Amino acid sequence: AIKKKQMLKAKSILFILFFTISGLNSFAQDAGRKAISLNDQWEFQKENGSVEQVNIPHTWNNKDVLDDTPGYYRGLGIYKRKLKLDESAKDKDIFLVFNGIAQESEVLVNGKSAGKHIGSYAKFIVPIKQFLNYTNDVIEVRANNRFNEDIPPLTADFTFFGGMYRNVTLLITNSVHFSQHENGSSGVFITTPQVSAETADVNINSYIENTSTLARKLQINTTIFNSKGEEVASQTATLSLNKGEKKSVSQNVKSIKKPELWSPENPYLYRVVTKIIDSKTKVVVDQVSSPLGFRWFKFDADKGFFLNGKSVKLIGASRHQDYENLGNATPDALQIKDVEWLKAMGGNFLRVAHYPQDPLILEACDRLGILASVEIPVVNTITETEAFTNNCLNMQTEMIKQNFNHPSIIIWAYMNEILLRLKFSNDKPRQQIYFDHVRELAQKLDSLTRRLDPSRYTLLVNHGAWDIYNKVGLTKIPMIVGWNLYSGWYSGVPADFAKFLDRHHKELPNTPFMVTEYGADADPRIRSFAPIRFDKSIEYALQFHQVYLNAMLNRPFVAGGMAWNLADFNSETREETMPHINNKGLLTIGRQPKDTYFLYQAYLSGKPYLKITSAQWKDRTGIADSGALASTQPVQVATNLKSAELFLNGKSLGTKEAVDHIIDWNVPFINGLNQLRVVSGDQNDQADINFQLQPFKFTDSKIAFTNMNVLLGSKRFYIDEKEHQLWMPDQPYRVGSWGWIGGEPYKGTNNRIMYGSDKNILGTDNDPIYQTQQVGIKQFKFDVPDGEYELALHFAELVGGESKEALAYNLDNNHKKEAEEKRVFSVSINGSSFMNQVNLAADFGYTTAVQKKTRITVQNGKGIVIDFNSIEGKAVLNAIQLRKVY
Ligand code: GCB
Repeated sequence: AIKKKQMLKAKSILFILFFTISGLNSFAQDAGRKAISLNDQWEFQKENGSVEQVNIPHTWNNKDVLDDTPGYYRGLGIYKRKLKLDESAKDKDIFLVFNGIAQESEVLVNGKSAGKHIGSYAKFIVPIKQFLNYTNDVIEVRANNRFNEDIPPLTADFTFFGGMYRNVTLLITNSVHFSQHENGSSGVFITTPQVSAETADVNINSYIENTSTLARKLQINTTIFNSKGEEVASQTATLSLNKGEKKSVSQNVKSIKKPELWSPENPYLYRVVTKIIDSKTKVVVDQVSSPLGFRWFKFDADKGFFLNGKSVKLIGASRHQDYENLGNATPDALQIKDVEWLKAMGGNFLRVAHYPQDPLILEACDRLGILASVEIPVVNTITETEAFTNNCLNMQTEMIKQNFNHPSIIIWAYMNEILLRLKFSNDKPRQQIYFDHVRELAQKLDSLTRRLDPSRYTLLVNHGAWDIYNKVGLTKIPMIVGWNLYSGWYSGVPADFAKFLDRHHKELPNTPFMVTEYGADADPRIRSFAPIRFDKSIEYALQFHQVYLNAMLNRPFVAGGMAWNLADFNSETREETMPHINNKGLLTIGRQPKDTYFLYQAYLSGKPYLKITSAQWKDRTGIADSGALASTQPVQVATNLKSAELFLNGKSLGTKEAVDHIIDWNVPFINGLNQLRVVSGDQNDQADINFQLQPFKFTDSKIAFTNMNVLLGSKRFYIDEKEHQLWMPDQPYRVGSWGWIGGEPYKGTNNRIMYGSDKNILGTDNDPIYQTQQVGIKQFKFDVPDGEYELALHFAELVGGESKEALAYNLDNNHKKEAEEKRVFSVSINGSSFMNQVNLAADFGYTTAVQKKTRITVQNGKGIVIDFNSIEGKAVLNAIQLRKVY
């Protein structure tokens, strides 16, 4: 990661553009209300910062989460904007609708406080009429993402981006309108108390308010339209509202015959249009549309999930809302695209984790036929205060009411891995009190949810620590238990996963459950032919997902499984190969599919599927097989077909059978372009792979040596996408070739089995180049012929350093305990001194990328010999590059 750039503090002049709404009178005839986006023309400044022009969605953290400086700005940000309303708005009610501001906000109009809101992930509506002067109105939004112990989330494996990061809308209504005081909801709530393939009933509950000074006689008309726009049913009720009064109206539409059912295969949506009509003039004074889907569902502890009476295995992913370089300020189109990625993968379930997301997401789920759960961000720990409890309850209420009408939602959830960070470990009685508080909060949230919405299931999500969740009683509270399971990643082996599933079924035989998370980090730049846990290779993740999918699909009692995560996401405290990013996505953070995404398509697609997964690895390198003009490397194909035949440059490499939806071939890649084509019946796929062949021996006159980049102490291939450099694993020295002499790979200093180091390497974005090393190296040799060469040595001190705070989410999470190691060594090249008595830590700093480059004239057939002489401790080398100049 690159060092933080100095922020330029330039004061710019407050310069405001006017916004005019014209023709306000015209809309009173149709829907009675107007909603217009207010995303443009904001001025923004951090507290004491300079002013800049911004558009919404906006966050102030999208760049500073990516640098090497720990942490990100968590404090106050101020947005300002002028609002110009014309005369006709004077008899209207005016609201500002904020879809999401992180995390404490206050809205001021002309300097007066008009409303406040707590929590980053919900919509809120602020009435502003009473503060307006209709000539030079100024809106100010003060947003603060500081740590506040009373507001969840307190800690979590994702970045708490600050700012006005979701759309803002100006809403103008008549003085009689659907209530804007129902926790940010539309004020219209729809249920289907009875649904079958034969007939369905619909209940519409509307909250209506009259802010005018006159009593009003009204009609409430609700009409249900099918997807063709044809009227299916209509009903009108009457209502009298005194001045300032608010009332609710309940309408029951009975016996809609043969309703078209909503399902993933056929996400058929009806539309409910509810109108408030003036009884005298028949003018529509307000109108709201809501989606309606007819479906029924149940979870069964033995048989899993049923939709409309049919068994459906719920398979999908969780999603975070951020995007590459944008933080949480993700534009609408990219949000919708995420649900399309999930659908195209074959998924039928979205866990909206760990907080409610943009309203567009659930609209997309309704439209595309993705079932969903939504949850509030109560993650890892709680605060035992009334304020914290109240904020949780309020968030749950907002979530349920705002999203109530989405047919896609079947589950409301409210806690994630709440016993992950065990507080008061050294004080058992105090810990018991804490556990009691956690259980009480869970119970309150569960009861509230069942009361607000008896038509859906409640879910509480645990991590795989079976005993503690059962002991505290958290597996008894929700209707469905969620387990986040990472056997074969954070601990154990992938095969332990199935044992856990069986244990739940045996010990909690009456409680339905889902695997709410499972996954392994996969850095899209890392590949391996010997994949192991923690190497971050795409190949390890692929194996991992195969094992998990098989186990879940073979067990009917597992209602479903959600991969963690749909896409890579920001998590500031993470280090590892891609600092600040969690790499468990099936897509990259810029939404490029990884091989694992193709694996899901192969498992889930209803149509014949055949895909060269390794096509994503378009540029490869490798050493020629002995005596050959080719390098043999595996290629994988994901498929739901029984077998397939692979061709390389038109020549068959044979037909092979799929095992768990993957077929492997050994492909003899030649230097340059390799055209792969896989065929099965009438299906085929192709991929062009560019291969850089490295000579088996430098004396091999048929393969020209140009350059090579080698990772020491590593079995990984690393693709540096920015500089287009291909790095390959090392080898012990071989005569006529190259390699290291002496030493062993860096293994880490704690008790966990590590793959290299997981620490953030300062001064580079190519962290994996520096995270492995050969410790105790004596020599590195290249038996190259005479000529002019460029050599680069790469080092980083991986052991010791300032005692960082133990970062909960890093694999090697006890950096603190590490004993420092004194290391002084010298390096000479072909007998002459190159680096004298270097102490990497003292000379350059811990975990800092050090690159030393030089030119060498190789003569008299001596090749290149690099000697490492230890003076204290053991000499190390992290990576090496050699390029032939001429
Ligand atoms: C979990 C958490 C999730 C993390 C994930 C991980 O169990 O619920 O927030 O991101 O593990 O990748 O460690």
